[in-house]
Amino acid sequence: MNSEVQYGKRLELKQSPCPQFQLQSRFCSRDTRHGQTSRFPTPATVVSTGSALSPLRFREQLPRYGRTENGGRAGDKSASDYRHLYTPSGARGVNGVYEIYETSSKAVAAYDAAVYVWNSHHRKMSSAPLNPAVFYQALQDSGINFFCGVPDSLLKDFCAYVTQTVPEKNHIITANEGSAVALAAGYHLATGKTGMVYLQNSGLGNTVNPLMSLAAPGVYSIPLLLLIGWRGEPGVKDEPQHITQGRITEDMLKVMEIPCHVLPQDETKMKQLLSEARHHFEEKKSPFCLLVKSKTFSACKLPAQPPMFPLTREDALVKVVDCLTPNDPIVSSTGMLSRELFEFRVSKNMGHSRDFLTVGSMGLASSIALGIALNKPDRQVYCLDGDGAVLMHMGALATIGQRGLPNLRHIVFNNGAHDSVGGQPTEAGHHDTLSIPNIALACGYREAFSVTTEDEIETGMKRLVSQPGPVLMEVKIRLGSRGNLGRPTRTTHENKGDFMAFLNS
Ligand SMILES: Cc1ncc(C[n+]2csc(CCOP(=O)(O)OP(=O)(O)O)c2C)c(N)n1
Repeated sequence: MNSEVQYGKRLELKQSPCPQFQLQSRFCSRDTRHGQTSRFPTPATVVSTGSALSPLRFREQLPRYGRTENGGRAGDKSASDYRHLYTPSGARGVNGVYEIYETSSKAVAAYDAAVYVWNSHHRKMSSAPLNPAVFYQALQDSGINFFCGVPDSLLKDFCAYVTQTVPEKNHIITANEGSAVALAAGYHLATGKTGMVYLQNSGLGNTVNPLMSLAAPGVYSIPLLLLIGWRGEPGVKDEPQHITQGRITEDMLKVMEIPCHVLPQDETKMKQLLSEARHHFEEKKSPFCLLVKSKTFSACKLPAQPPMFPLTREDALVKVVDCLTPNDPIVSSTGMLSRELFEFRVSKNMGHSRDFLTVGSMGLASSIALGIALNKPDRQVYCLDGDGAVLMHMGALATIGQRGLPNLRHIVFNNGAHDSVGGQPTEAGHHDTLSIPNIALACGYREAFSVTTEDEIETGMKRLVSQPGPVLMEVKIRLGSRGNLGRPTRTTHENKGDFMAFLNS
């Protein structure tokens, strides 16, 4: 069969085994490999797979008048009539789709796209995720068997493995990341050993003080292994609150003089890096950091717990917000709570101006609410919080309690977990021995109580508004969220502008 090929027209001689590779193509003036002969108009620039050249060598050789590989024979008359671009060698064997370009710039663009696709595919294919159990075992072999920190979505599989495997004495989920550094320092003082502190890079700020004024070589020189989830890694799409922190994470560690390496998925390389870390701990006795990229670990899930309370966070949130007046500003906490609030407003077509979404700065929603309540005495300000967030900066309860503002109302959705990042437990889930309302009362809140059902929320909301603040209602809820929960579609700047206009209306 003969087929005349036009510029820009794709000729598929044979289905490529991998659809991603269809961007890549192989050109030859006369191809008989698949029992077909193709004629190409000349001059043509083509993109070809199957070259043994690396992308780098390929670039060096651009543009190259060449002959085709396999299909075309060296010395073919037509061989000098076209430019022949090669795509990476790893694509060998997936020939069969051909593209021709009139100009080399179009071909180069296609080539770049092909290399990009090839690279991402190759990354997926060649680097199998690191099994949390394997990493854990390697840590044990390096002498690390104490773990503490605040969970992160990028670390959730490793955290789930640690939560299930490590005895309670050797694994503590701390209220904030700075406490974890101090805890690991105490562990070192008592045992002479090195512990691991895990965190999301959002929490790096919380660790700066103890890292610099406690663990630094010039102070007490404490070895510890930091495992940091790298949200907002440059080039990886992420939410606004992660972009700046992601861009500066490596630089922050550098400025803090903490060696920092990306945790490899490859087992051998991972073990080599741990041995480098071990060497560092012996020599320098100071912190060493492993940065964890998205999808580094293979899946590991915490076993599902039987629900202790009837309502999910979203059920409870909807009920609470339904009880507010259109004039009430809300400051909502970090994680899925703010996403659920956003979607609730969408579903009711209400706009988003009443809500300030604290998408980052976990644990600080109540202080933001305090700042608003102080300066907007005529508005009833509501802080919608999470239990992990309350624990993270619990000192805010003392400040709020002691300021005694009548227009501040604090509602805490307590699922006893860091639900938004994998459901790892918080201390607030120990309802027998820890009571958020009692802590609030002891800090000076005028009233604080717990509810668990929709009816109780309704009565509780009436009770909240019937008296001056600061008042707190804890809603005990169960774990879990909708699988199809979206993310805010308004930008953070729009959110701020709308909210400020609402406050001033
Ligand atoms: C300083 C900081 N540390 C960690 C995180 C990652 N993080 C985002 S949401 C979240 C869990 C919040 O838990 P909680 O307040 O109980 O709310 P839930 O997700 O259970 O609704 C964590 C740990 C963060 N954003 N900022």
